Amino acid sequence: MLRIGIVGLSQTGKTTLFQILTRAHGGISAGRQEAHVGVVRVPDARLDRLSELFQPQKTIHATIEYMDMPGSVIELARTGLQSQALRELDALMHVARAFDDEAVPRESGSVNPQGDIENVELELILSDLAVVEKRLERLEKDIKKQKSPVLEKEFQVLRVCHAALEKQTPLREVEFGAEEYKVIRGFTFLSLKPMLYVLNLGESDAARASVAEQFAAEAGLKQRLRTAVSAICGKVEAELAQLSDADAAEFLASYGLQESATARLIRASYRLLGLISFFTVGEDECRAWTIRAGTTAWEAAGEIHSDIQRGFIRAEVIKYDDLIATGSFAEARNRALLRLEGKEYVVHDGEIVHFRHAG
Ligand SMILES: Nc1nc2c(ncn2[C@@H]2O[C@H](COP(=O)(O)OP(=O)(O)OP(=O)(O)O)[C@@H](O)[C@H]2O)c(=O)[nH]1
Ligand SMILES: [Mg+2]
Repeated sequence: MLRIGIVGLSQTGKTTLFQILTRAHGGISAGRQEAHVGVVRVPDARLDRLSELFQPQKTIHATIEYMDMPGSVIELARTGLQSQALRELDALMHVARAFDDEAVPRESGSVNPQGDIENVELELILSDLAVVEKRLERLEKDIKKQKSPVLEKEFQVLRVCHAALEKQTPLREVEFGAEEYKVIRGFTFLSLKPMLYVLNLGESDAARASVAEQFAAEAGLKQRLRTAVSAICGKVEAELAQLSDADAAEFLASYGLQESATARLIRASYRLLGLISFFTVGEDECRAWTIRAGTTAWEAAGEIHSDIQRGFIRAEVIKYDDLIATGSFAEARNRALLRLEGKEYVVHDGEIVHFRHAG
């Protein structure tokens, strides 16, 4: 499952955002190292439509796990145990405060989301730099003792990391080859993680939440590689999460918004991480699966079960629109819209896949 950490300076609205994300879709939460963990169902109208068509016993949405990291991420990055929790995440959602409220104390002087983002970025870079320097020291000693191509490769890759970090470039902006990437993956560097910036806007800016990128540009937020920008108004959304669907729609409209933050943020996370969904359908279960764009049919089979991957024969594939238009697999087959694909086939977003497998 995809795991995203909600981080930021203190009192920026992280817990507010966590509650919005989890409560809105019936998420659960439980304490873990003082951080809250909640599982959120990924809303997907296509899956809902497929369920109407197949009337399965169960409908299973894709899920994302959100972790609300308490307090300041700057403190977290500096302390061992918590920094380990950060390192295990797939991506970070950085809540930057763009709302002004005398009643809520600020960690850093005035309201300055750009400045806060730069401060946090620097902290992640310094944390990685410490890891790299320690490892390089160790490697230097070991390489002197015995010649090892593996260690020399690691040394060379970490030198590249070191050079980037020293220039205050986060590692996510460095282009690594597949081999190099294999070397650095184990270090779980913080500045390598994809980052979704979430501006927490004041109530008067709430209507602009859906045009976050524009707002960000005006606020001087630079578009950087493997980052994305979205926005919410914590106060408005927190009220929204308490309402029934009908009341929520009216409430949103009164702020000039069309949808809740949850849907928008999840979409932004998927885009940032290059994720797509495919579906499996049947009378017992209709289910959405999350994969990286570029995943092959064989790899996708492995997401479901190692037995299905091992016994892979063919994948029967149909586009979502084609299945909805024909209404059944039988009719789709008649019209030659159902394709048989092999292991190397690259699965596309929205495709319904049935794996034929042995055993
Ligand atoms: N005016 C206003 N207040 C907000 C908004 N979002 C959150 N707050 C308030 O800001 C305070 C801090 O919010 P939290 O969500 O607890 O912030 P946090 O980042 O989790 O705080 P720590 O975990 O202590 O660092 C609370 O009193 C919230 O009600 C907003 O959009 N507008
Ligand atoms: Mg909190």
